[in-house]
Amino acid sequence: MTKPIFILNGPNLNRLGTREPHIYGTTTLADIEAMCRAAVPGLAVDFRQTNSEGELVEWVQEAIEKAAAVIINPAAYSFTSIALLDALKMFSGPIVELHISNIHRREAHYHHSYVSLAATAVIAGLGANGYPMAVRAVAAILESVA
Ligand code: CA2
Repeated sequence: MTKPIFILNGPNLNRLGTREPHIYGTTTLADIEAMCRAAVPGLAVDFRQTNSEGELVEWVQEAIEKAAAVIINPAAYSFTSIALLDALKMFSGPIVELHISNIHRREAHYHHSYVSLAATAVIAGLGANGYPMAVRAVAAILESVA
C-alpha cells in the first residue's frame, strides 16, 4: 500500500478564515483539507495542524518512517526553527514548503525561511489553491519515481 502524503500546518493556521482576509482569504483550514483530499482521490492524505514547534518536529520525524511526501506550511516557525529544518533534512522524500501569502512581498522578517533550505520546492502567494496544487505536484513526483 502507498504511504500517505503528510500535510502539516503550523501555528495559528487553525484560525484561518477568521481574520486578515485581504492576506489569507476566507477559506478555513477544514475547507483546505477537503480541497487536498479532492485533488488526489486515489491517495491517502494525513492532514494535521499544531501550534507547537515540538509537535511539528515530532510529526516530521514520524514522516521519515510513514510518509511518501511532506507538504508543510510551517507558518511563523519557517523563520525561526532550526529544529524543524534539522528534522526535515532527515526526510528523504519530496518536501513542499507552502505559504498562502507571498512571503517575499511582506515585511523583511518573513523573507528568510530556514525550511526552504530543506525543501524540494516552495509555493507562496497562490492562496488556499496552493495546497491542492502542491498535492498534485507531489503526486506527479511520486508517480514519476514509482
Ligand atoms: O502565508 C502563509 O501561509 C504563512 O505561512 C502564514 C503564517 C505567517 O506567519 C507566514 O509568514 C506566512 C501565519 C498564519 C497566521 O494565521 C492566521 C490566522 C487567522 C487568520 C489568518 C491567518
